[in-house]
Amino acid sequence: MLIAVLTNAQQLKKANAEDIGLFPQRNNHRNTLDLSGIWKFKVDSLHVGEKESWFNGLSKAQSIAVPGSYNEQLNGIRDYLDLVWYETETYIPKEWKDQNIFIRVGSAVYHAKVWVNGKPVGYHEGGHLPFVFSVNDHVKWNEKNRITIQIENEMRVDRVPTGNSNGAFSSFPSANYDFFPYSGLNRPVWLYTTPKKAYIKDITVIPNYQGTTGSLDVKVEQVGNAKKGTVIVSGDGKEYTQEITFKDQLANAKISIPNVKLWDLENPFLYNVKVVLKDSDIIDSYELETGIRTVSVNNKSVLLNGKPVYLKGFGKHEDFPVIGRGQTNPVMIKDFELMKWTGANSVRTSHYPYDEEFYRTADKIGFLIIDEIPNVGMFFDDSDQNIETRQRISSNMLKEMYTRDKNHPSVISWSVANEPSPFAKFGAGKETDKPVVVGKQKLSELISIIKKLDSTRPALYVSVMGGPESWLGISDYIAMNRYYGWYTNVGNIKEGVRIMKEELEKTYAKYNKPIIITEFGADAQAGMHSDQPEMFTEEYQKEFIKQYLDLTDSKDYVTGMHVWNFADFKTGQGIIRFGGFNYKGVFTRDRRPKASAHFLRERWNDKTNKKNY
Ligand code: GCB
Repeated sequence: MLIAVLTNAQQLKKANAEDIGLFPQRNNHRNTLDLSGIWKFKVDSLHVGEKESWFNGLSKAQSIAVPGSYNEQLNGIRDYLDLVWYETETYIPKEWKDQNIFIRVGSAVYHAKVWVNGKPVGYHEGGHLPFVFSVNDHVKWNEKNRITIQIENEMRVDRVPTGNSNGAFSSFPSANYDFFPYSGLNRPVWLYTTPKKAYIKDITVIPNYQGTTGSLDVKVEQVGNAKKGTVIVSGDGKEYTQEITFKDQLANAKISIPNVKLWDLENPFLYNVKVVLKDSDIIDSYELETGIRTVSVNNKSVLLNGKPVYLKGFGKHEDFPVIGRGQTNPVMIKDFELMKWTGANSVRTSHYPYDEEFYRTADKIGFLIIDEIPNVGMFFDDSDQNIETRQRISSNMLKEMYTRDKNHPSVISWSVANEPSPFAKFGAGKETDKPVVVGKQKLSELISIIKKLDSTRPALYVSVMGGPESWLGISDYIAMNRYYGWYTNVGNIKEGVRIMKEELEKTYAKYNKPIIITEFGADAQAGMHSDQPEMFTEEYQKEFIKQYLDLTDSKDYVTGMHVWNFADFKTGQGIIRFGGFNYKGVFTRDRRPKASAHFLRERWNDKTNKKNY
């Protein structure tokens, strides 16, 4: 029996970051099947599922909705983060017989194993990013196919993000971060096909422009031996076509576009890029939309198309009652509507990459994204082995995020970490302390990994209040989360802002790089008021935000202000999290504005304010 189990585990292939570049698409050469719906679900708290071959069929299972976190759908498992099993059954259309068939899981938090018809397929580590496996060898025709996914979300210190670290953040469940560890199949699961003969595996589009002429460098990777292809760019009423020839399965096109329409906030113009693979006939094709724009940084600002852009917006979460972190398009659209309503133009995907529809929507409406991997609450004062394991996982997450999101014009920067600290219990330490040295080296390594993958976007890490000053310079522009007047200088906004001012001036004098405050804010219980601002009231939250903005409006090197948070969100239980919620939202969890949301709407839409460029 034991031998059978081992063999089974060994046959599970590791997911490959390079396989997730192209979202499933339906056209003349490809097909898709969205497996969203009600699945079977079973808790495996005794870890007997593999031994008992649950991949051959879940008995006595419950029903659960996919996508959606499981924690709040079923009774009694809110805090359960151990093994669970999901199963669904589907016919596969007979027209797919001569195609490659893949399974794509949008996000499984945290560790997932996949079986098809009882056969081991593969495993993936880390939530919030997709993974893909070929299932050609496993599918059955003319009968139902069983798809089984085992998920486990143990809070472990050698994971990203970390749990059970005995760190600064003491909460239940024991996560070293401030958001609820919602688990399960949070995004849709797809089956999709590509042609057997040869298919387009990935497309990387690098936009640029000179004067009024735009360019798209299109790199195409195929699986197979098609000799030739065509790249066709359209969208402005014209078509720009270039033939490509493959060498070692790679081909490049450089498309030149006269009178280019740039992608910017006012006019987020998208070009359609179509790649066709062919020999005597067309074998495969794939279309994506992208924009032509550049992102750069000078010593004062982030520049979009060479012009300074002031980043007004929020850090947020994928979080909603019952659904948890599950994909929910109506809420996603509503959130963009509300962010626009406040006058915001940008958002950080704190603290993990969001669902892919989020980026497509941002591309269309003209919204800027700082894209962040789930490397939150990292520290460098435990064992070398833990540090190395987390670094390996983070590096892979960077590759996955880049591969998934690289063609979105809305993505203007990569964030490699949120609030890493030398010590699990926070603090700056001395320059020579090992955790300070190692932390800087590891973060720099992550920044160089993403910059090697992508030289067209700035990269940064998001710094914690009271962290080492010497780390700040490794980012292309400096990102600071600061809560003076909330976690320190409690109740005293004026003193908090004075300290903020000192730190800003000192940091800019030292590094001469633009600064974004990626988090600042205060908890406010909607409906709680005071005549003089007092902590936890709407007045205090509004005053806190106002005084920070008043300060930074006078600093021309502050390139952005992101309020923490867009909406109230669920987190673990703890003595500073009343009812298990973080109330720093300027909207409530059900998206009703607090006083500060109305304030931001006035402030960020005020055309007489010189920061609203
Ligand atoms: C932070 C973290 C964020 C927390 C926030 C808070 O610095 O980056 O995840 O939710 O503070 O409200 O304490």
